[in-house]
Amino acid sequence: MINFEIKNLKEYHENYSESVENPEVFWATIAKENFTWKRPWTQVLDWDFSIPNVSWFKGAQLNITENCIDRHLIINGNKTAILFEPNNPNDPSEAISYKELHKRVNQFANVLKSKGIQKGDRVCIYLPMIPELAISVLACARIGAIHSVVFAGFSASALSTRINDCDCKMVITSDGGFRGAKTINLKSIVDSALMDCNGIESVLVAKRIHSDITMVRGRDFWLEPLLEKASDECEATVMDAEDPLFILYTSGSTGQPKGMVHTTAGYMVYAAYTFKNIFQYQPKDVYWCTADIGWITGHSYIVYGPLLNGATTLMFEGVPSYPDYGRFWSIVEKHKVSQFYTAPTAIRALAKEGLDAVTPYDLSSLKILGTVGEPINEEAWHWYNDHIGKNKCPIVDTWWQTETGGIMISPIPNSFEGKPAFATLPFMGIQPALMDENGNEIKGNSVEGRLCIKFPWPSMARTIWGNHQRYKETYFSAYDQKYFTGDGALRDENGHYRITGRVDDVIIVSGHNLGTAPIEDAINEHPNVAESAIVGYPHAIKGSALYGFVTLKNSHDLTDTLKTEINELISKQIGPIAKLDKIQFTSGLPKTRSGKIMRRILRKIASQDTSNLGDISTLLNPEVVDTIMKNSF
Ligand code: 7RM
Repeated sequence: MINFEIKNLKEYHENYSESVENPEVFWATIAKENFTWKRPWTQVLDWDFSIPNVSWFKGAQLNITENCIDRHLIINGNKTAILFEPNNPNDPSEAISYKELHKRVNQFANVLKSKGIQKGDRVCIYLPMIPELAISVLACARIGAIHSVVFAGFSASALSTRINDCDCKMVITSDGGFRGAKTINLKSIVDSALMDCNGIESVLVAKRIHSDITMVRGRDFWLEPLLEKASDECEATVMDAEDPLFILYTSGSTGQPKGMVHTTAGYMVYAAYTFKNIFQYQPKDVYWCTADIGWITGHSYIVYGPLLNGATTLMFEGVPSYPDYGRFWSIVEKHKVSQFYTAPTAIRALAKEGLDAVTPYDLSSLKILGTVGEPINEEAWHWYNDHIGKNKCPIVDTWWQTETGGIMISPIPNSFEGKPAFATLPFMGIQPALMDENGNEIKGNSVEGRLCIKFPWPSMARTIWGNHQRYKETYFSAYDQKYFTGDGALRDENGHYRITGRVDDVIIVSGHNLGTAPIEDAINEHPNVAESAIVGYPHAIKGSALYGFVTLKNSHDLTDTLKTEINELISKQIGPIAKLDKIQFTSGLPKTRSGKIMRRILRKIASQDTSNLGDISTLLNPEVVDTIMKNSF
């Protein structure tokens, strides 16, 4: 739908300059030409980072689902909107056209209304990756209810915390879900979560695994019969530009998760525009993002961004290892996927399995590859580029956050080259700044600092639900008049950015600032290393010393020679200063459910400060923590 596209470096620079010099004209033009509005705005941007307060397109009215669905019906009604690929490869995939999506979203919206959900109410969605997940998200947006999707891998206590924090009135769940060879019993998790929640009036339950579950009379309702009875016409509720669209929780370094609040118009414009330009979506393409809709990546780049562009977006229920490690590539072949967007952790896990899982498949439909979520190490970047992209697909290493709503720094395919481990250049309207310890901006190139953003962009989170003070303290207090990302970054001689990791991952060894990412890169170059994580621990002389946790491809190779080789690689690539003081071989690294390595826990282990590891129950693999502790030095 969005016809504006950046095609070369010159156009990138022209557009970028325009977006920075005249941001209001720039965004107003995009907003006006590419979306359906019920009423135009009276003010494009109003902001003050000291409160902080940001509003975009004030005075405008719209409904995002009309932009995602209704306006595509005339020309693209029969085009596939959502292509569902089930966990079991022998079950049929399901193609949901825009027309059918329209009906199903409307029916669902009418069910929400029939259960008393009104504009502004919060609805918790706790579903596996089945079409009902995307449909319920859109149904909420249709009637102006604020969705709060909680990733279906979270525990009952994580779920109840999130339900209570924003006073949800309803939970949408399923009897369970399929994930690889396992089934998860979602409804029973909801039942135990709700023992600690008072505000829930109803629970809608989709049928997926046909398990025996308990239904609480008057509270729990099977979804299917309600949908069958519901009308497939539902007028879209008129929303103000700054009405909240959704809340999505992101874990803070300590304490309660933060309910990031995203609003309607700015989020819509930015999600759609980044999707079009970064993934260069063409009308016949099949686009696939492997994230779960429970994360921001799924919100912006499985649901909203693609549908706003009238795209076909693939939703995969399963996991990369089921029935075997070729599953991703078999899906690419089966559906002729053009754009493939995944996380570095998945790439490393698949690379570890070797090429036998890749070569049987025809990957020639691929045009663009993307990564998100963590710094991608050079080794993984090259594997992805050589073996998946066959050296002909640009890789977009997209840096962004739950808080930013959309991609902030990323290559634009065919306009300029990606560079391994670099997110490269800021997207339109994004004004990054690198800051030093004294709070001054570091100008010029070939410099390193803490990454801030100096100017508002349309999809930034507007607040933390119920706690504006925490929003201000977390993001707008470290540096005056700037949004602080919490990440460190360097800017190379060409002005390209490399994200070096969370700032608390920066380790100062004998007065040298070392980012963890480049050291991990060096280690991962070793042919027998699958993955690694570096943390600092207190050292009497150096201040901090380096501790490396390293997972090998073949664990029968645990030798001191290997340790020496690893240090030689580091020495060669970064310098002797970055050599590791301790190396521990591990069978796996503790990860969050979205695949980020939990360096916080490793840091405690390395520092022998394990009395309080914090909450590890939300980890993907809590069991590795014990083993790592037992074998630590
Ligand atoms: C989209 C998402 C945000 C944090 C962010 C970074 C890290 C994300 C990259 C990256 C290096 C990247 N949202 N991060 N993308 N680091 N290169 N391309 O992941 O809220 O879950 O996480 O993830 O530290 O601050 S998130």
